Amino acid sequence: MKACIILSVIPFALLIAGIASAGVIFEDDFDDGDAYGWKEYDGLFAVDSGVYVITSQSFYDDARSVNGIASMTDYTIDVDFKFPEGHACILFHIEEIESGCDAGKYYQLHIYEDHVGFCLMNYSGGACTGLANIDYTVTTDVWHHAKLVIDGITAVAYVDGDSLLSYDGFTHYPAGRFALKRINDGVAYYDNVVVSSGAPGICGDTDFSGYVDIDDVVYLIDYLFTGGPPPMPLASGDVDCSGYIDIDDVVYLIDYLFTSGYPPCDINGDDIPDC
Ligand SMILES: [Ca+2]
Ligand SMILES: [Ca+2]
Ligand SMILES: [Ca+2]
Ligand SMILES: [Ca+2]
Repeated sequence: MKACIILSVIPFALLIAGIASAGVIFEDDFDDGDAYGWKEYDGLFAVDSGVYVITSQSFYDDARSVNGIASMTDYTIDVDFKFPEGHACILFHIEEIESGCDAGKYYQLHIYEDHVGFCLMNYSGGACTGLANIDYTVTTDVWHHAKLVIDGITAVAYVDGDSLLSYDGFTHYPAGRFALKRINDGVAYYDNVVVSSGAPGICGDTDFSGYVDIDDVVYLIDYLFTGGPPPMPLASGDVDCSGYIDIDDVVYLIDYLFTSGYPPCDINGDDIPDC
């Protein structure tokens, strides 16, 4: 089983090209045919022809797929979406989430055929508390691009490049993961998810906490062997500069933390990063 999972990780090698000072911390174009690392709740999920297909099977079936790290505060989500009717949704600053209708604590950006809005979810049982709303027409069955810029207690939503909605009262949940969603008995299609941040990535800081400790080892193991989310940015997990992420990176990180091994990404110990 381990070998199989490691093989599934190795194709990411092409994506690993050192730590950017700032920028992309997560991306998935689903062209590898799977949604590895996404945590799915309720609904039905499939990757079809390089597109993530999220289906709600009934009115209260809350299909949500979560990624990212609980400590994430300021980040920008870019995603392509389309739907045959109804809506697409992006969730952010997810503090809690579980199976069940509206089960969790998070914010939601919903993009309907005739309006766009922000709402607050707190185990709301079928209703999401509206925070901001604007009339806007979204053509069905056509790909659109959504951009959500989260900066502290403020978020701004864009659709197809138009700044539609801004709200500065996101004070309930200061940080959290992100998700894609579909409810109300229908389907939404998503592609080309890119999450970026102004915070620089640090080699070995796989959980994007700002420092390297045992939690990063646990995070990496979770990613490799139990379907957890990927290191953010992905390159932060290639601590031995091999060009891909596998068990050797876990061993390297443990050596660094507990047996005076060389620092992450400095594989010859000369204080100069090697990848
Ligand atoms: Ca794709
Ligand atoms: Ca860390
Ligand atoms: Ca590696
Ligand atoms: Ca070096």
